[in-house]
Amino acid sequence: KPAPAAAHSAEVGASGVPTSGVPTVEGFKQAILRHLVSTLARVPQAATPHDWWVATSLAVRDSLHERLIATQDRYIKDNVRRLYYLSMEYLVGRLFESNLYATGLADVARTALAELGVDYTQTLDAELDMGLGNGGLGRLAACFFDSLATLDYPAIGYGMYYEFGLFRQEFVDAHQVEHPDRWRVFGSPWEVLHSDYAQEIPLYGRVENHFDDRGHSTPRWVDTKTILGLPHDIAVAGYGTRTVNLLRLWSSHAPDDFDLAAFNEGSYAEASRKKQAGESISKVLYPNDKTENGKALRLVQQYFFVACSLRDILRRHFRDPRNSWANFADKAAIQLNDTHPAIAVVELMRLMLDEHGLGWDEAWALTTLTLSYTNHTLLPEALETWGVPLFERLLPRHLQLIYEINRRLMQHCVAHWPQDLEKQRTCSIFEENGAKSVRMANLAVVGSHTVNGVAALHTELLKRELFPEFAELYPGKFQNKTNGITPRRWLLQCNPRLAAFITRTLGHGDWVRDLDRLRELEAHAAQPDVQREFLAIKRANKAELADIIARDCSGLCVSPDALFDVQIKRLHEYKRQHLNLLHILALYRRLLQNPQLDLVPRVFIFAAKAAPGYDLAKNIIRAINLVAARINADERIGGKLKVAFLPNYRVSLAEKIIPAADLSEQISTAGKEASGTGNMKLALNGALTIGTLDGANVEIEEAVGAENCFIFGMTVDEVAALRARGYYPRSVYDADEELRALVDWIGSDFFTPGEHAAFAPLHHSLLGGGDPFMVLPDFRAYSDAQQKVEACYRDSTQWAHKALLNVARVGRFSSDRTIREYARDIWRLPAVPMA
Ligand code: B1N
Repeated sequence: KPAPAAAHSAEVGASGVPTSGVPTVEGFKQAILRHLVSTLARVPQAATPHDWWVATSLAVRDSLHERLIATQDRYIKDNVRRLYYLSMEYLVGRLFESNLYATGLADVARTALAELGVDYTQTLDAELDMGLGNGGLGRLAACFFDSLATLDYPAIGYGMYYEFGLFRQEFVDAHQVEHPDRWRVFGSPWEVLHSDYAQEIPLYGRVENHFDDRGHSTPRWVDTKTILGLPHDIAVAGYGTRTVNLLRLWSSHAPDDFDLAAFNEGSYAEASRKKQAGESISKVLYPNDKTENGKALRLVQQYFFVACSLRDILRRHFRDPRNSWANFADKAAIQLNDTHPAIAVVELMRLMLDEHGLGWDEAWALTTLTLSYTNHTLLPEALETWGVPLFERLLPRHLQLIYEINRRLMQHCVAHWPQDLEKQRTCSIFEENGAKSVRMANLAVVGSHTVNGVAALHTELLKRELFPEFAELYPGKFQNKTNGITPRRWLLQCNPRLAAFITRTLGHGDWVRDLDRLRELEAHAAQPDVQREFLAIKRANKAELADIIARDCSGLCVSPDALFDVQIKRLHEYKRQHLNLLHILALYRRLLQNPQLDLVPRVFIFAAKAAPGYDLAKNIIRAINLVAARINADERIGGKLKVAFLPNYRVSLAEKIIPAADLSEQISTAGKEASGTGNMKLALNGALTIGTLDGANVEIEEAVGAENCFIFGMTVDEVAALRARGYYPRSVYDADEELRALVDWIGSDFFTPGEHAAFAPLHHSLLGGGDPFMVLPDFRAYSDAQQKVEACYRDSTQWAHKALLNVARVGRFSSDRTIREYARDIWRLPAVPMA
C-alpha cells in the first residue's frame, strides 16, 4: 500500500536501513498517539511506560503487517517452496527493538518518543521477555528466524503459545525460588489470532478395524477426545529487506461442545474442569532442559503442536489448485528441532494413509523426502523415550504405525547385518529393557532424509558414538551444521557503542548483513587509538552492567576497572559452574594466605537457572550465592574479588551482560556441550574465551587463533581414556594439596555458619559421588589457564588487540551462514527476495 505522502518520506535513516515507505517522525508520533487513544483508551498525560510500549509497538506493527501481507501474497502467488520449522521452543526475548531495526524505524521512534517526552529506555524495558524456551536450543530457533527473514527464505515457524514461559527466578536465602512467568497476562501487541485457521486434534480413543464388502479391513481411530488448537501469529521481519515471515504458535482449548454438554446437564463444575483440561496442554513450558521425565502431558504437548502444524501445512498446500501429493515434497521442507516434534514422522504417515488414502510406499517416500532432524545433545538422559503403555493410551493408531515402521526397519537391518543381533537391537525404535518404550531419536533418524549435528565435533561424536549403526546403514544421511547467532540482536542491538565504532572504523555498516566483513577490523586491531577506543567502549558497557548488578544483587558494588569474568548459561553439572567456583575459592584462599598478593581485581559474574527438580544444580547455585556473600563482605581482601550472581537469567539480561564481558567461561567437560552459542555471542562482543575443546569452542579457537583464547583441559579422547582406565577423584584430590583444601572447604561449614553440611550434595558429587564430569582432573589446567588470563589482562594493549581480533574473526558464527548452509544442503530452499 502506498503511504500517504504527508506522513511518510523516502530516505535512508542513520542506522543505514532504507526507509522508503517508512513514516516520518511526525507521522509516527501520530500513529503512537492514535494507538494510545483508540486501542488503550489513554490520554498521554496518564500513560504509563507499559502504555507507551504497547502504543509504540502497535505503531511499529502497522508497518510490519503491511510487509507481512505483501510477503505472504507473493509466496502464495508464486507457490513457493517453504521451510516449516517445528520447534517446541522459541526463546525470542523482546521484540520492540528488533522490530524497530528491521522496519528501519529505530531512529524515527527514538526521535518521536523524545518529542513526546517519553523515555526510550523505560519504554523498551516495559516489555516482558517472550521466554518460550529453556536455553540454547530455543534461542537458536529465534536466531534462525531472524536470519531466514533477513536472507529472504520463505519459512514458517511452528510451536507452542505457552501461557507461562520459563519460570522467573528469585533468590531467597541464597536458594533458587521459581515463580510463574505470566508474560502475556496483559496480552501481547505482537500477536495476531486467526480463528479461521483453528484445528481440531483427536487424542486417546482406540483403533477399530472396519471391513469393506470384500472383507478388506481398514483401521479407524475412534472414540477420540478433541482438543482445539488456535494459531497465534507473530511477525518476524528481516533486517534490510522487506521480507516478513511468521511464527505460528498454537494454544490449546476445549472445543465448545465440551462445555455445553456438561453445562446443559447442569454440571457447570464438570464443564469448567474439561475446559481447564483443554487449556492445560499449552499452559506451561517444561523447564527441564535436557532431562526427559516421561510425563504424559509433555507427549501430549508434542503431539498437539505437531498435529496442528501438519494440518496447517496440508491446508496451505491443497488450497492451491496447482498442488497435489505429487508435488508435496517439492513445496515443503520440514525441520525437526531435536526429537521434541519427532511424532511428526508418524502423524504425517497417518494423515496420508488414513485420511488421504495413500499407500504405504508413497506415504513413506513423501515423509522421508520432507523431514529432516537436528540433534542437539549426546547426553543420554536427554534422549526422549516414551513408555509403550502411555503411547497406547494417548495415540493408539500412532503406536500401530510405529510397529509397522519398525518392522520394515528391522527387515532392512537383518538384511544388512544378518549375523549381528546387537546392531539390529540398537537400531530398533523400541527399547526392550524391562518396560518397553519408544525411542524418539531412532524414529527421527529413520523418518528423516538428513540428520545434522550442531558443531563439527558434535557431529563427529554423533556418528561415532550415538548413531554408529545408523551412520553405517544410511551413509550420507549425517551432516554438520555449526550453530550461529544473529549479529542484529547480538551486536547491533545489544552493543550500540561497539556497533557504531565498527561501522565508523570500517567505513560501512555492511557487516550487519555480512558478518564476514568484520575481518576488515583486523587491519586496525594493532592501532593504539583503535585499542584505546575499544577499551573505553568496554569500560562504558561494564559501568552500565555495574549499575544493574547494584540494582539486582542487593546493592553489590563492583568496579568497572576489574576483569569481568562471565559464565552465563543454564546450570548443569556438565557445564561445570562448580569448576569456576573452585577457582574462585582458590583465589580467595591465596589472598587470605597472602593479603599482599598482586592479583588482578576480578568480578565473577554468574547467571543461570536450574531445572526446578534438579537438586544438585540448585545446591551449586546456593553454594555460589553463599560463597559470594562471604567474599563480597570480606574486607581483608580489599575488594579484589567480587562475585555477582544475577537472578533471573533471560535474553534481555544476556543483552546487558554480554557487551560488558572481558572473559567468557566455556568450561564444559569435553564431549558434553553439543555446540554452545553463548560462546559465540561473547567472542563477537570482544570477550576472550577460556574454554575446553568442546562443542563450537573448537571452531572458535580455529577462527580466532590459539594465541587469542585460553584453551585448557582434557580432550574428548583424554576424557574417554581416563574413564576407561578407571577414574577415582580421590587420587586427584590426594595429589593436589591446594585442591584438597578447596574441596574440604566446600565440605565445611565455613560459608554457612550455623548451618551444617549445606553444600554436602556438591561436596559429595566431587568426591564420594565419583565426580562424573571430571571437575577435579581439569582443575589444575584451569587454574593455570586463569593465570595466563591474568597476566594477559595486565597488559591492556595486548588484551585489546586479542579482543579486537576475536571480534574481527568470528564472522562465520553468524546464523546467516548457518541458515545458508541448511538452505543449500538440507532444505534445497531458494530465496525469494521481495522487490
Ligand atoms: O542446544 C544448543 C547447543 O548450543 C547446546 O550445546 C545444547 O546443549 C542445546 C531438551 C534441550 N541440547 N538439548 C537441549 C533443550 C530442552 C529440552 O527439553 C533438550 N538443548 C540443547 C543449540 O544447538
